[in-house]
Amino acid sequence: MRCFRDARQLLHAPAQELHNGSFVPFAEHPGRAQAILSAIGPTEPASDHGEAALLRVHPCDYLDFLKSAFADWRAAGRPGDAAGYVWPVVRRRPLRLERIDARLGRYSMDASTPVAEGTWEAAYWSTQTALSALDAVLAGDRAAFALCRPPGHHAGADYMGGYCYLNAAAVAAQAAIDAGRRRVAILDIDYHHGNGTQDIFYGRGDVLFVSIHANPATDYPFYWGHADERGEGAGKGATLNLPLPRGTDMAGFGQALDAALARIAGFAPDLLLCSYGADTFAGDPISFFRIETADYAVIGRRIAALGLPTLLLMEGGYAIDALGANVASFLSGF
Ligand code: SP5
Ligand code: ZN
Repeated sequence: MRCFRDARQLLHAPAQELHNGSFVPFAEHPGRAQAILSAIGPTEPASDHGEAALLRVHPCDYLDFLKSAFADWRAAGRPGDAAGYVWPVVRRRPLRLERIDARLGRYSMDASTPVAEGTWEAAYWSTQTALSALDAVLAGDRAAFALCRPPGHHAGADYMGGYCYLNAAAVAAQAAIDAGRRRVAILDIDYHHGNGTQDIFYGRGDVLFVSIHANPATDYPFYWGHADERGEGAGKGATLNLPLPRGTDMAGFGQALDAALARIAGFAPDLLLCSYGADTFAGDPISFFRIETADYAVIGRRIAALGLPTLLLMEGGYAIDALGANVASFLSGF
């Protein structure tokens, strides 16, 4: 299987994040990509597809915000990384927002997704990595892996959050549709619900979104991922959420996976995208499932058994010592 990555994804390195009221070291650090790289063997660099594919998902004003947020923050005389402190949950009017603080709140969903000096460049190349792997699959490869970093599935069309800035899975799904694929399924198996991906395609019937994740009653992102969210309008029925309790092991996860795969098979997509997170691992420092390294091979094998052209994309996973082995297990099983 061809594997893609880009060295510029390492340029994103915020120092800290807000966690339980204190600042702690940033969990989604460049060492994650290094750990995966050293475990999966040869990789290819991404090729540049430009901004057009990003603009099919993200509005221009959001990209402009992301490009300039760090410089705007510095221009306002601020040290450290840019992060918001006020959110327009009450009124989201199309105001002309002058202060960087106002713009950070307008374009984010949480306070643990700082914008650092290399954030735009890394997020840009993370989506280009996904598009490069997509090219391989569109050209006829059975599957390809995109080592995306920063991750993307919490980022909506016009907001960042959950360590995500641009939604690589959504950009790749839209690019596949634009390349003539009629139906695309996205299977999200990160520990956290992929709220951004769900939001982007919630009203669409041509992109099926299926997610297995921790119950949002107990876990981030709280406001999305409940079982009764099933899509709207033309997208009614094209969203399937399978929340699971903390403590879920491979037995429980496997049952949900069977339900997810049955739904995907019924949708009969031309292409499958898998948003893969290794934060379902038993030893993950911020998550609470009990999947073991060897289980990821079983999960990969079952997804492969659908027999669909498949783009595998990296999302979360924070147990740095096991991360490479977990990703390698998943890829070898597939
Ligand atoms: C892509 C992804 O897995 N995003 C996860 C975002 C979860 N954010 C909420 C949890 C914050 C926990 N912060 C722990 C920091 C430890 N250094
Ligand atoms: Zn996650």
